[in-house]
Amino acid sequence: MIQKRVITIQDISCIGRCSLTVALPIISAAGIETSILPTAILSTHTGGFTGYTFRDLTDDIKPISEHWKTLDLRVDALYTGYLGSREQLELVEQLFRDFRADATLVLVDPAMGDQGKLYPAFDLGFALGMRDLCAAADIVVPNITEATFMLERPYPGSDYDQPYIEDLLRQLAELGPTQVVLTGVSFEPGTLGIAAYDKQTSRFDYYFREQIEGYYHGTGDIYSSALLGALLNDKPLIEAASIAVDFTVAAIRRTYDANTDRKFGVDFEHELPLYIKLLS
Ligand code: PXL
Repeated sequence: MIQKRVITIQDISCIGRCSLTVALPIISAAGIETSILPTAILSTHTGGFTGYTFRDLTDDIKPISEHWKTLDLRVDALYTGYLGSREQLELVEQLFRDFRADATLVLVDPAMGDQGKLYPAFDLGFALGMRDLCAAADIVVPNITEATFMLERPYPGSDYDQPYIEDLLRQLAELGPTQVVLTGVSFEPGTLGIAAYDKQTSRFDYYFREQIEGYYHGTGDIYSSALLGALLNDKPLIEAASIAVDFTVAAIRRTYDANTDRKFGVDFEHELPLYIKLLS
């Protein structure tokens, strides 16, 4: 069996379980070789901590990829999460062009906001740049905030219905990607889940679980990483999307029960055996 290889391109937030510190262990647990391209190093993530350090690694992206081009790498997936600037978005688009083969899956999680707001570092120009990166992907995994910013539509809060969600999914797929998984969808109080759309089959699928009270940092990154790991284990879209929900919910439930400070992220580590079981 040839082991698959992912290149994931996102920041290292040293403390606070998100971006590369969750992508690496989760995708590795799925049996995939996980190569990384760190875009910045922060002492913590930017959501809930103050005084964090930020070392930009934009200038390293091109030399790293130039070296990689000499290695004749087989790349089964390219996966991006939090990116720091419009310049990085353009460098990453070039990297897609350089490393994408016919069978390469390109997954873009446009990690840039939540709850109707962009994260502190971003503005509308960045969101539109992210839209262009999404256009170059095979699969995108936004939440409703990110989707509405990219489509320049107003944020609906909790006031939406199934036709609205299906319209968002179709519009996101029209940008370019074949598959879209929209996270943070709820049609009924107390439940939360995802909506998935495949442009090739025009099929919509949903998967919901019980909503656990509170806001948990880094769970979008955990979700996308688990989704990619499942897809690369040849799970069909809705099965992969559901496995990733079950894993993420288990990690959130454990963290809720432990009542730890949520800005440090969720205890996904103890749920990795569950994830591996769900993949088998
Ligand atoms: O989880 C998304 C994320 C990743 N990286 C950094 C962040 C955030 C969200 O705030 O600040 C640096």
